Amino acid sequence: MELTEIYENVIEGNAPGVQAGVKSALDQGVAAEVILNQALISAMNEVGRRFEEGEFFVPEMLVSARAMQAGLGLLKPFLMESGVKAAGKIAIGTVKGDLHDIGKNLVAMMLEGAGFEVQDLGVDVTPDAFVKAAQGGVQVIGMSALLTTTMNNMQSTVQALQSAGLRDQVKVVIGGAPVTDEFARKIGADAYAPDASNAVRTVRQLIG
Ligand code: B1M
Repeated sequence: MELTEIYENVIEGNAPGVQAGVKSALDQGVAAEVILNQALISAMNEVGRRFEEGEFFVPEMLVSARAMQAGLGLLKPFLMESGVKAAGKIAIGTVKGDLHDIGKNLVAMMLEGAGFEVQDLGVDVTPDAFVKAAQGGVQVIGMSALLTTTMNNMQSTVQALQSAGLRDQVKVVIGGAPVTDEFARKIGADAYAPDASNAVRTVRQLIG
């Protein structure tokens, strides 16, 4: 069964194996969302678990991440929603000190698919860089953080937007594994989205 093979290949960091499995699953009519959630994302969760248990180290996490990205590339055209084009510009980035970009890329990809113009600021994005993007005229600032140590940089960014007098001009949406709705409210963000499809819905609501 392809899904199990894809799952195993992500854990082993076998990118060509992941790509072959994804192609074959798509050919057999397996939905892209099923491949994403049941094979790719669940494998990354298992990688995280093994890292926590001390069975995996950073190099193993890294090759698994590369294998996942290889599979994600093939899913991209299928994950991008078609239909009514939304009008709106969003700048998205992973906050300062944080290099995790798979979730952020997924959110950017789905937003693009939904018709938004997405400015991807990359990883390790400083509050100043978010402020510059806001000055450039985007309606939404999207921030991702995967570390409990870096999620506080979301607050620094909200404060930097405030100090620059831009807070009323942009909506701020945040997400990432350690982030919660409560945290979003605490730091003065406009919204929290738990996953990429929710992020699209949330951005639509915020600027709709
Ligand atoms: Co890192 N890492 N990592 N890592 N890593 C985690 C996050 C960790 C939970 C693993 C663990 O211990 N179980 C742990 C954090 C612990 C904590 O803070 N509580 C951890 C650690 C400790 C570290 C290092 C510190 C390890 C070290 O060096 N000792 C280090 C930090 C480096 C740094 O950033 N400065 C590090 C490094 C790395 C790699 C570079 C090796 C690699 C990242 C490669 C890359 O991204 N290009 C990596 C990986 C792969 C992981 C895990 C295994 C997988 C993350 C992932 O891609 N998930 C992760 C464990 C885990 O999450 N289970 C782990 C799949 C992705 C689709 O999910 O990003 O959550 P996610 O995105 C989701 C949602 O969160 C949401 O949508 C997506 C789903 O649809 N979402 C948003 C995300 N952003 C959003 C923004 C939004 C809305 C929704 O609006 C704007």
